[in-house]
Amino acid sequence: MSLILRHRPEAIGITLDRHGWADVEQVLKGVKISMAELEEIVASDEKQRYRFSEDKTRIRANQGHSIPVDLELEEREPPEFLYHGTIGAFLDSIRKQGLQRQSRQYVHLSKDVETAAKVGGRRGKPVVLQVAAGRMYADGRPFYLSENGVWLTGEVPPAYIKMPDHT
Ligand code: HQG
Repeated sequence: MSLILRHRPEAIGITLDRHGWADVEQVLKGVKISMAELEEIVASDEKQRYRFSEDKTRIRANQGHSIPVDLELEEREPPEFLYHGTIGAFLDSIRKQGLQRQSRQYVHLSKDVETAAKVGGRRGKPVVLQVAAGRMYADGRPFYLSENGVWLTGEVPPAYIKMPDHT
């Protein structure tokens, strides 16, 4: 579902509209599942990655896209600090370039250390970076909060990143 709704809808021969919505009928046909099964996927996803439109004729991912979509997210003032989970191997590069969006539309930040550690842990031993989100915001850098509680922003320059002490 993540592949289809965030990265490669063409894998099942469908397209997303400019706000990231896919037609539910087309998704059901393309993935060969029933509406009940799709509803179960949406309801049970542990990060609430997907949502239906109110009439349930459309579905989209709440964040994480690599294809350009306009989720019509409203700017939000972030807390003073947010966290980014990564791994040691990326630190030299992050120190020089800051956090980059890489293949996604935004840099993803977590509201607490535990969540960030899980994100970093997908790749190896997690390293959690503290991001001075409040200062970034005060400096005019916009932040958005996805419907499933992930903070999104553009690049994070090195000046706003606190590396863990022992690195
Ligand atoms: C790293 C998952 C070198 C960055 C998660 C990360 C999240 C750099 C990787 C969401 C760098 C990008 C996003 C730089 C950033 N040099 N490495 N300058 N800047 N990186 O997957 O944040 O399960 O695109 O640290 O839980 O890991 O998909 O981003 O390791 O919420 O819903 O480049 O994806 O959610 O990786 O994860 P990603 P992410 P879902």
